[in-house]
Amino acid sequence: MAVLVLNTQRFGDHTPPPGHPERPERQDVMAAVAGEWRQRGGLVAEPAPASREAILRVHDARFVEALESAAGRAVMLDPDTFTSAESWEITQLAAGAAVGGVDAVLDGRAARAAALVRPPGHHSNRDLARGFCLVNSAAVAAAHALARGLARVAIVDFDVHHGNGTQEIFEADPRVLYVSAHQWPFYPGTGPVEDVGAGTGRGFTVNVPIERGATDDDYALVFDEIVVPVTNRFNPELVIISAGFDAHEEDPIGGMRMSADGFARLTGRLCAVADRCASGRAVLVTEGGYHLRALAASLAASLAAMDGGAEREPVHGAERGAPSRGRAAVQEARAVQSAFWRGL
Ligand code: Q9C
Ligand code: ZN
Repeated sequence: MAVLVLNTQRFGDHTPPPGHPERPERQDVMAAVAGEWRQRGGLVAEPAPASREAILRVHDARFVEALESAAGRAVMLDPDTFTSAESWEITQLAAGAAVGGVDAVLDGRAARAAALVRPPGHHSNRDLARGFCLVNSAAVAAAHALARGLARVAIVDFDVHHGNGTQEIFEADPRVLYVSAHQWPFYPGTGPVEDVGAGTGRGFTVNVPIERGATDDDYALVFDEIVVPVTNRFNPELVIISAGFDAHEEDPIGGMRMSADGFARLTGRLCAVADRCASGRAVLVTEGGYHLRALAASLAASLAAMDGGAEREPVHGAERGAPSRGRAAVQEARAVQSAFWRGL
């Protein structure tokens, strides 16, 4: 069964001020990738907007009202985060694409889905827009899956930044595992290895901070030693991939050295977890990624990995050297998380 790609040209109509890295041209990249997918016989669909009910599962009513009241206007929500006239409509479509992906895989219309969206979402808290993000689409998608009766949903976030919003929204909820590998120290400053969740959600937040400069091999090691084993043990009924591509070596914001193929490897590993635990059900939702050609290549490679589900073998210790940053990150995460995940 195929991979459904969700995208709409409307994602180009959210227009932060000129010069902003989260720019409308990112949609041109997504449209090109979706177009190629269709030409190769893949499924591509237009999203419907997320319902108010779906958004209110993870955001406060006052926050939603504030976004709504910014409709038709250009507003600065935080020093990095801006609306234009159509942003409220566009962010509802972004969340709707993520929800549409969940519905497609739960209804058996597709094996997996990829919501190619902007604006991104993982920095948005229940009541706060920040870091280029408005509605937290991945969180809306996870909450939608729970509302449809799923007992366990994993969100794995490989954006170069920590997804502070997603972590906060689900930190006390043991039904949602949140796993993030991110550059450290870095914006937004959240996501230390010691954050493990709260209350009955303790143990269901897994942070793997990684020193700047990490390569494909560092990330592969982190996934092989921490992300994949924990997610397998959690045994999710759905895997949501919060897929930022700003850890790419060409990215103007991130300080990592990933390649497009490296992202495909990570995506492939997460799809293998979905194959083992969730009848293959995985939904990718885009986050950051600000170099247009790097974004195009990374997205295309990740989609191909979702289709094949082929787990690529890591090529450790090649010319880029041993994955020392990955090793250090694994050691620190293991020291904290082995209390919750036996055998880690
Ligand atoms: N004000 C995403 O990748 N940079 N957001 C702030 C200091 C904000 C990135 C710099 C970067 C946000 C989804
Ligand atoms: Zn990011």
